Amino acid sequence: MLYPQTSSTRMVFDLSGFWDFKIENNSEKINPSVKLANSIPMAVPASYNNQIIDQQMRNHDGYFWYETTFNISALQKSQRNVMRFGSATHQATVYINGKEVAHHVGGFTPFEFDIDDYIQVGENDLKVRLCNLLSNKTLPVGETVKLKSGNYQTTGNFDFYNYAGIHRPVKIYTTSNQAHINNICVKYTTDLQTTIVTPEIDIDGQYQSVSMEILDQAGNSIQTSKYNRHEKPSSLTIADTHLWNVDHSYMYQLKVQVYDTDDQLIDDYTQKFGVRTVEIKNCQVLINKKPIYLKGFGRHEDFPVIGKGMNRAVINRDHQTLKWIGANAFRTSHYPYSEEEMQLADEDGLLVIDEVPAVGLYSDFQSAMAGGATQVNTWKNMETMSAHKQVIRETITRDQNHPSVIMWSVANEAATQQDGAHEYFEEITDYTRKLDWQHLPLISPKILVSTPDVDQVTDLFDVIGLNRYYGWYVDFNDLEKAQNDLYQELQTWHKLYPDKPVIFTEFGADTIAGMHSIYDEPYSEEYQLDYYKAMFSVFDQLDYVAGELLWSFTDFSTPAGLIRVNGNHKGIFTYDREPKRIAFMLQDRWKQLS
Ligand code: BDP
Repeated sequence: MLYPQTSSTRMVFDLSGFWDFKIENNSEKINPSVKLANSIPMAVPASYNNQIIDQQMRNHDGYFWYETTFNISALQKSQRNVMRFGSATHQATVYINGKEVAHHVGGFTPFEFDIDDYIQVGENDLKVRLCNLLSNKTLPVGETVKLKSGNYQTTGNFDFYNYAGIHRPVKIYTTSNQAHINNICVKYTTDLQTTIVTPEIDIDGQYQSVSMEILDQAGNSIQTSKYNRHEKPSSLTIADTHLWNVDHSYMYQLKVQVYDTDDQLIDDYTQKFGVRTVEIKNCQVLINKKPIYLKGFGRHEDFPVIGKGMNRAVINRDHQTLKWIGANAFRTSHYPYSEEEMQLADEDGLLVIDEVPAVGLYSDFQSAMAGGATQVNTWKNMETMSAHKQVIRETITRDQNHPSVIMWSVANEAATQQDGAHEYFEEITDYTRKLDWQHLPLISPKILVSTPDVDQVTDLFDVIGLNRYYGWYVDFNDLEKAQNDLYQELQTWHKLYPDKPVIFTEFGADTIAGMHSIYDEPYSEEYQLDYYKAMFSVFDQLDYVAGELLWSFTDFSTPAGLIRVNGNHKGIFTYDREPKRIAFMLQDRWKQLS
């Protein structure tokens, strides 16, 4: 699936704006052919939750509707029209002029569909029925119960607020009716000097030939090649490759044009790509054959009022902040971020561990966290395999042309110490490796109870990703013991897997901005500082530690909880992106650490 883009053959219309919104209560049957009654305005794209003042509506679990109208000109109607959602969380059924057109499950990946049979010249009605309910079949995982009142109650098996709504832009784009490019995958091989590009171009419809042209970053042509339908496309060569890297985020373009018999242009699309290699060798992550130490954060798409809504200003400010502090990487915890964010990561030279929304693969999680034994075996209880493969497929298809993506994270904190985990993840890692032509390294951040003595899946992964909280959830307020325990655990991992690098995908301590303590009290900015100093002093002794991604970049929203006072406070920055004390120490450290 291509990102919508205008060209000499394509038009794009963005439907962002104020739509109408209505919660569906259980006694009501909403007719998609009738205008929503008693609706309220709702900005798209954005989460709906924090745009609403009424608390019950804000926290509604169940179904809700969006409606807008759009106009189609006669000129536009003469083309093929496709509607595309950047994402709709977590499930959406789309109606145009009262008729159901599409249904998509999964809240963090795009979906699109042809709308020509449903639209008319002039005004059209668009309605979307969304649902934020989660279960042991969905990703993320959650639990839904139906209350006596008939209302639903959904609890996410994860530590972030279950924002919902139309989070990313909704667009209509046009192509010719005759033929169109469905997808471009820019495959290549490189010896870091000469790059051979062998694009895979998926075209539907009647056409005669296809031309491909590689352009450099400034738009100068490097090579052109043409092939006829039924012929195999020839490869293109970049002789003196400008490699993509963190300090040199060089982007090429592949211009693809589709022609008719009389050399009439039918479709025209330009796909950006970068050239770089990624390998894991001798406990190191190599980009273009050189080791790189990952410095950065786990994050969330979460900002005041807009929640998980895509907002370019926020993305840009976040990337500027990452650069200010000297970070070179982030993980898209715990779901794929917007396409707009990925595009900017390419331009900004940020390395991305691209995580699918497989979070919460842990049954009876609360008992485990309370220190008790779990009553349910996760792998007998989860029915997520099909959703899991779908999100992997959709994420790889969407993100495979981004040079910033250097690793796929196929799950966060799954119950990898429970029987059945190996079988489950063998199927998942095999599936991912088959789909990914780049063979990017695979990682799956481990929950703190998945220690080397009990973990069952590490052999399936290229990198050991650790979410570790020594000094917080374990060895609380005892940083000396935290250091020792961490060191012991790391050495055990290394003995078992001497060639695999360790990347810290999470470590942190809740910290209330502005809380200070001469006694180094937990939750104070001083404790956070000392906590990180303690962790770093362990990492710095061990050369198989290949990266530190702190938890987390900023404070973020969660459901209310005993240890969640207005959200999770492990941010290095506050929710509105102001630095805590630790930020300055980190800036010093990362400026020196290569
Ligand atoms: C880990 C999760 C992350 C949480 C974090 C925490 O991966 O989503 O926010 O711990 O507790 O379990 O702060």
